[in-house]
Amino acid sequence: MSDKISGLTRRGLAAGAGALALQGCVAREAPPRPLASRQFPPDFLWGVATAAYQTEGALEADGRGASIWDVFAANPSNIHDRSNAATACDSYRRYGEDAALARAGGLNAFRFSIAWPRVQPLGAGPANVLGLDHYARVVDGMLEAGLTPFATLYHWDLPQTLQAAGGWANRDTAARFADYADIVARRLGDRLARYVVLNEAAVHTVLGHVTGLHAPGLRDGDLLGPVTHHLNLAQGRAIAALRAARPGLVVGTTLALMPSRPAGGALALWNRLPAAGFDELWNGAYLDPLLHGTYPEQAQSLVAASVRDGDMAAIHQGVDFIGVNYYAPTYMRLDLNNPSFVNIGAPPRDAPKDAFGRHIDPSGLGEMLARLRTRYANPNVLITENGCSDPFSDGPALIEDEFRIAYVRAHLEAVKREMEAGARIGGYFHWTLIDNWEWAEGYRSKFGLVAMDRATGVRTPKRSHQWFAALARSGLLDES
Ligand code: IFM
Repeated sequence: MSDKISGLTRRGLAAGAGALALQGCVAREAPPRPLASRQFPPDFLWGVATAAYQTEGALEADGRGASIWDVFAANPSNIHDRSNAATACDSYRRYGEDAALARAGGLNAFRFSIAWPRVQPLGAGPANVLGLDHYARVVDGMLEAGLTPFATLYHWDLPQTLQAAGGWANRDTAARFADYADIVARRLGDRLARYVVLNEAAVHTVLGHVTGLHAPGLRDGDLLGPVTHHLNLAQGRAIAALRAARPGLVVGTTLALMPSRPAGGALALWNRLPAAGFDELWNGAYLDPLLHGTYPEQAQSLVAASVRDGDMAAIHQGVDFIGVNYYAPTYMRLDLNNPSFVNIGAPPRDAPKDAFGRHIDPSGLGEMLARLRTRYANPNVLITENGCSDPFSDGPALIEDEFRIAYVRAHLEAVKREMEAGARIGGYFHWTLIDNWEWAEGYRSKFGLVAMDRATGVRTPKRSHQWFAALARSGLLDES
């Protein structure tokens, strides 16, 4: 995330005063409770999560249409190492190898994403049979390998033709998305029963439309409200379309849940309002409409012009699970020089960071899981992403990645602690299987359990792959 949330509006911050009243002070960390047991239940899902654009390559294959990421990455200055995803992990061709690696890693589940531009190259109209057949083979390969497939319908790769018509700022895109969901369910629903509708709508909204760090590369704070609402609406309509096409599907969505804390600690009173306001926009603006049928106060003025009669009912869908993607808390501060008066602040001085610069803090995962349990009626939850980056480098990955093992262990302790408090958490998907194309970071950021030689595509399991396999097979979390 950029240093500046320059697109948040004054309106938004003003509304944040109400959010502060609602939220009160940010919870202070208590020392973690000791675990009663380190044993996870036998039916717990152990998986990896991947995304089409980050892994598939083969951008021209089988009639695929262009996506917003093709256009964004075509400008090398948008990507840190000036790379693109033309090859990525070559998983469009090597998907069988990927499933075998997951299976060898002891896993029983695999979250991948379907590329909308492969299914509807122009984002509307008839389905591309070749694209759908490809995903039928991918799913069959997973099933044969003993992996339960979870398909994300939208992991940020909007067909470029829809972007040309306004993208997520255009309400019509929500209707197009529901059509696409219907096509997928009808063709694949006989073998693919589990769906994640959207990936991290908050990240896509803010980084894609406000800070411009991701595709479509827009920098317009006025898009915050419409894009948020249209993504929520698209999600609601797609959930309904999936269920109408095939009753009995298991349907959820993922959110990038991230506690927003005041920079400078409890004594920096002036940072509490920005932190609480940002929390409402980042977490509440997606959780509340889905699970409560309303926008939080902070978001209401932003979305008001986009909301039409019936929308909130369409968005307020019962989901079979909430997917939690968790990496780090954020620390917010007052910034009178920024149009929104809000900016990203520094984490506590002694906070450890991963190579991505993300603050390593499993307590943030516990905090968000506890929030789901207590404020949102304890839904079924899957941890649909969690992981950390190797130190940035264009060189080979670190095969002896003890830091990753320690990271995952600590986050799983937070998960287990919440399960012992009553949270209904059914699985953990590690981000990710193979080092891949990390969006604007290109290839220098490596999140995989498996390294990949970019010249040959050869995959080499890291030490964490072996560790995760032992954990997935036994369900027993070791101690450091
Ligand atoms: O690579 C991304 C993924 O696409 C979405 N969640 C965070 C991951 C790591 O940054």
